[in-house]
Amino acid sequence: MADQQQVYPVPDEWKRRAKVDAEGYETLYGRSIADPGSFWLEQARRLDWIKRPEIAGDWSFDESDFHINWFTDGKLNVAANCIDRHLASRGAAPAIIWEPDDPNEPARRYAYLELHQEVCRFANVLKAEGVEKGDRVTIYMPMIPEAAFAVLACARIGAIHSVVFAGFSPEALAGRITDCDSEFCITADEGRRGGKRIPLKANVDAAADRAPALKKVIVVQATGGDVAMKEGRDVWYHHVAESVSDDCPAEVMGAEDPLFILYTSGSTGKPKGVLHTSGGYLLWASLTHELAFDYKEGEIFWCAADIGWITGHSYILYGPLANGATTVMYEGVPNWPDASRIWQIVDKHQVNTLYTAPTALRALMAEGDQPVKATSRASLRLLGTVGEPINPQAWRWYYDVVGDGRCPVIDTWWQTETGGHMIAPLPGAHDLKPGSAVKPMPGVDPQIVDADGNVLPGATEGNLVIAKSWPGQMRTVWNDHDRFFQTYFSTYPGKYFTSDGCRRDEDGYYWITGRVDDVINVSGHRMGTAEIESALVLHEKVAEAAVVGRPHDVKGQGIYAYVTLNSGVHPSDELRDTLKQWVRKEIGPIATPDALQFAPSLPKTRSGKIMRRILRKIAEGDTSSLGDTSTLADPSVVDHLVANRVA
Ligand code: 6R9
Repeated sequence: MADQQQVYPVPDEWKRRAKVDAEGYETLYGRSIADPGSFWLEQARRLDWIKRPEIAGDWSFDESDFHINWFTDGKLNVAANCIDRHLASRGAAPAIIWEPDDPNEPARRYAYLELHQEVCRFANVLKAEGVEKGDRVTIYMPMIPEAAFAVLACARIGAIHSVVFAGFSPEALAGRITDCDSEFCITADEGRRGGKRIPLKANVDAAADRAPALKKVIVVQATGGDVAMKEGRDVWYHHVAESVSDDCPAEVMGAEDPLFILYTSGSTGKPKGVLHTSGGYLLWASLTHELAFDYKEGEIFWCAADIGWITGHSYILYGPLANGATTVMYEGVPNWPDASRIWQIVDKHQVNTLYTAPTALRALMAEGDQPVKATSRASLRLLGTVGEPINPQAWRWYYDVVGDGRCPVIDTWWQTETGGHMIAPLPGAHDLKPGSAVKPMPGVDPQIVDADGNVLPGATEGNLVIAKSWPGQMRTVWNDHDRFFQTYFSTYPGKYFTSDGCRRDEDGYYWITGRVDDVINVSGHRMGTAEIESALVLHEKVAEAAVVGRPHDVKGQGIYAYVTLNSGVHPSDELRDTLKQWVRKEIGPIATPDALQFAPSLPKTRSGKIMRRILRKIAEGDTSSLGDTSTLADPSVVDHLVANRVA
């Protein structure tokens, strides 16, 4: 509790220079809620429209009339907003600074003019290979500039990109290609991370065997590594690029035309294809980037995420580029070649704002202060975090050690589904409390409800819902509009349910307490326990599996799997390793269980439901308070599990 009462006022000097102060926030927020129509039409002016919209939000969360549209009558092109409109005023300014994995290799810089050429050329390559408006294009790329060009090239010609994180396995990639019926895939020969190489093209080859929809693979040469090319299906990007022009007109798109699909995990079933559209999404990415990061012309902005996640979409690419910022893109990992790398990059590129995940901070914090103190970091002005709740200890380390007590730390809460920040401090407007995401962004109407949906006023705790639509909201689950409604709007009718728990304190500050569904958060990566369970039961020796999260010092949560083997199969350490590797192969390294316990049977209710509450407690080692086990079909199961718990 002491932690939660500690307030860090933003220094006066900092506030004076900020774009929005406390009064400014109140005015902005008040208008956004009282008169959303005119507020959003005015905000829409921050984009460059081919046809300016006259309608703002047109939506209903009610089942009988369910629809979500923003700026429907507007026309624009997202890539032209991120590039072309900056050419006259800042064509020579750097758009992207790329830092390679290996610090001894040169960084690359692309001015807006160069970005324009690269994206146009990429767009013409896509066209030459048959990509048309509305086609789905899977992008499975390392963190190299060509990944950014590919994404923006899709936006330029109106193709729908689906970026798949390069750490996902061929199986996971194939599932995503098939779900959205994507005929095109852009990849690279290999990726590089922390000095290691990742066989991306070989992974695509393996995925293609299970993804019959795939017709064409465009391969960017990144490392020069040896890869097999399949005649008629695979082409080298640089071969096709030789014969195309570096000018490509931007397609005229409706504001509600799809921009991208991004797969994310839910509490049940396969990952969902979250669909974002053009106008509302870009407006949201651009507005939140400017407000939360107090972005000012000429600043260097570094979001140290991967473009395979929504954070990379909104805050490496779309938000900063829409605002004409210089965005840093880093190929590697935070702690390679050593624990000082992030801070060296900050100094090297004179980064003003750094945005990263609590898990990275906890890992670096464990290396002590020296690797940080060995660098200057004088260019830093603002620090941000995203992806999971930040523990106050990590927050203070970020503030005191990394920021030398000079830079506000903003904790930003949002989701793949929300497109951009939903609850986050505006650093010039709000004093900070370590661990709190502070206040809603303009237009965001958060409510805390109890299990029955009653709205709880004042200082309280419960489930977080959002009562009004906002422009950056996802529009559907690809190919499954019913699942969209059921997942987000059926639990609390008329409201968007976030699946996060939340507390509001006496000052009206919001504190996200974590997921209330079966989604776990491992190193800031969101994962459905059901997905890991499905992967485990695919193995021929496994009869049943139940997966829960348990607290982990660095990762936030670790993965704990309970596995029941088929009869006649005997548990062994070797089989345990095999099964962990199996999950790694099925989904990817981020899904590898930290602990795997063999369980002759799982605790179930008489109606056959697995009692996850009990499994969570056992995994945590909290076995003294297992609660009421009398409803179990066979209470003795629990004793066996407790006795054989994996520490
Ligand atoms: C942007 C992103 C979304 C889930 C979300 C919540 C957790 C994200 C957070 C946070 C506490 C924060 N989350 N930011 N929890 N404080 N600042 O991470 O999207 O990958 O879809 O994850 O992450 O549980 O529901 P996504």
